[in-house]
Parts: sequence; C-alpha cells; structure tokens
Amino acid sequence: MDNLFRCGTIAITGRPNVGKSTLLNHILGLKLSITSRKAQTTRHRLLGIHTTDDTQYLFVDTPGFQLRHVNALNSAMNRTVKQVLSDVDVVLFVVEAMSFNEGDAKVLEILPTHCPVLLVVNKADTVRDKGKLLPFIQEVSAKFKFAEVLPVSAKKNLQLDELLKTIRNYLPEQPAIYGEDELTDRNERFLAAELVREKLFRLLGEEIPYSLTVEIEKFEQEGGLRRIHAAIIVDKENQKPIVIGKGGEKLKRISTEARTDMEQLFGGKVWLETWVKVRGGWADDERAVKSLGY
Ligand SMILES: Nc1nc2c(ncn2[C@@H]2O[C@H](COP(=O)(O)OP(=O)(O)OP(=O)(O)O)[C@@H](O)[C@H]2O)c(=O)[nH]1
Ligand SMILES: [Mg+2]
Repeated sequence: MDNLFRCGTIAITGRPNVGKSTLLNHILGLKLSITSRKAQTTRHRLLGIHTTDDTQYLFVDTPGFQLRHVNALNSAMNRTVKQVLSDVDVVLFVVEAMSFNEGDAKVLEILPTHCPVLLVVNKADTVRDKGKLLPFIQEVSAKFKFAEVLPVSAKKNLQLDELLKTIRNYLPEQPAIYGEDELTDRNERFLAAELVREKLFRLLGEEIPYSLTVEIEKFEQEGGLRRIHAAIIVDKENQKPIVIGKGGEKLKRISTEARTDMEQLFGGKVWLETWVKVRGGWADDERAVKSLGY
C-alpha cells in the first residue's frame, strides 16, 4: 500500500458469456450492465466507475468478442472491443473456469502487449473439485504473458477485493477524473434501453433476442417521475407476436420487470410504455446499425 491516489482505465474483455458484465456489477454493487444466460448480451462499451479513498477504477465493460462476423452488428461489436483495448491502462482477460475454447483463443490474439493483462478465472464457484483449478490455470497461463492470475466468482463476490487490490498496483498515479459519486458516462436514456433489452434477452427464446434492439423514443422527467417510451425493434413481421405474447402477456412482463429495474437504478418512479416495431434486416445493414448507436 502507498499513500498515492491512483486512477486508471481497466478493460473487461473475453469471449461471450464468461461473466464480464456480472463482474462489473458486483464490483460496483449495483446493476449497471445488463446480463443474461445467453451469449452476446452486451453490445456496447459501458463505463462503470468505482471510487474508493485511494483509487478511482474506470472499468470498461465490452461486448463478448465474436468468432463469426455474421452481420454488421457483430462486426461493430468486435470493432468496439478492439478500440477499447487500444487505449486502457490494464486489461482483464476473463475466462470461465474449466472451459477454455476457440472463442477464448481468438481473444488472446487481440490482447495488447503494451499494457498489463490480468487473467481472471471467473465462475470459480462452479468448480467442485478445487484441485482441478490449478492445472487449468497453469494451462491458460502458458498461452500469454499475463501480469497476474486470479480465480474469482463474480456472482458469489469471491476474491473481488483481492482483484481490486491487484488492479490498483497497475494504475497510474493521478487524481480522480470523475466525481466520486459518478457511476457511468452513459445517460439514463441509454441505460433504460439496455434494461428493456435485458428483459428481452431473459424472457424470450433462443433466437429472437439477437435480431432485436430497443430505441427510446421519448424520455421526459417531471419532478421525480420519468416518462419513457421505448420501441422494441424486430427484424421480421413474424417476430412481433412472439414479443407481444398471448393477450400481450409477454410484453407486459418485459415492461414491468424493466420498469422495476429502472426505478431501482434511477432512484425514482418510472412510467414506461413499450411497443414493437418491425424494421426489416436492421442488423445486417451497416447504416441502420450505426444509426441505432452501435
Ligand atoms: N456460477 C456463476 N455464474 C456466473 C458468474 N459470473 C457470471 N455468471 C453467469 O454467467 C452468465 C453470463 O454472465 P454475463 O455477465 O452476462 O456474461 P458476459 O461475459 O458479460 O456476456 P456477454 O455480454 O454476452 O459477452 C449469467 O447467467 C451469469 O449469471 C459466476 O461467478 N459464477
Ligand atoms: Mg456482458
């Protein structure tokens, strides 16, 4: 420990679904970044700020790096990852304990060599026989010159303090860049759209979430009340009834859950209206992808 104030940027990177966004949320102690059991939940760069007495950690959550560039959206997501990696002080390369595959190997290829990379072995809670963890860690460690290696469990909050302490050693000495009560560089409009998208990922079947996006058409604040109109944009006409559900049940549940999360995150009442729109082929269309903020 030293008495210096340190502040720096830390990229959280890895293949889809290893728990990058969960790690960010559990470090911050609140749900800022959306998560789900499905791969490719995160589509945007998201800054999460964690300030302590002696350190300001600027975490950048990134989309899981894609193996296949199947459409313009996937390509945009990979571009985001590469851009983030080019300009940070520390990189966390997150893998899932006991599971290293070609997706992880692909991320290894784009890891920077000009800054320290920490290997974070997440989901350690799922390994019953802890004796198996060490050989796995050794195997992955041999693939890259990692500055440090740490097994953690984001979900169970295991070893997260240790991780923060380790990261601190690699951050530059400089004053805080953001105010100590600031949480992110994203506005509430963005966060609202993300929370609706999370519910779509969590409450719909396997395929549809990938061809969806959410656009906030209106965001008004009157005192403590936020009035939000969110359009759910689907790719094909036949996806619309699936999102709406029988008698509107599905959409109602999506809206209710998203509103509850928004109220928690924004600390005030939210009036949320959602509807579904069809915009054919948006995820394949470079311009549409860009205009939707990717
Ligand atoms: N058992 C266990 N599950 C975890 C842990 N961390 C994350 N998960 C689960 O792993 C799944 C994926 O988590 P996310 O945080 O969305 O993963 P991600 O890496 O951000 O995924 P993308 O945004 O799609 O790249 C979710 O179901 C999480 O609950 C952990 O430490 N232990
Ligand atoms: Mg994520």
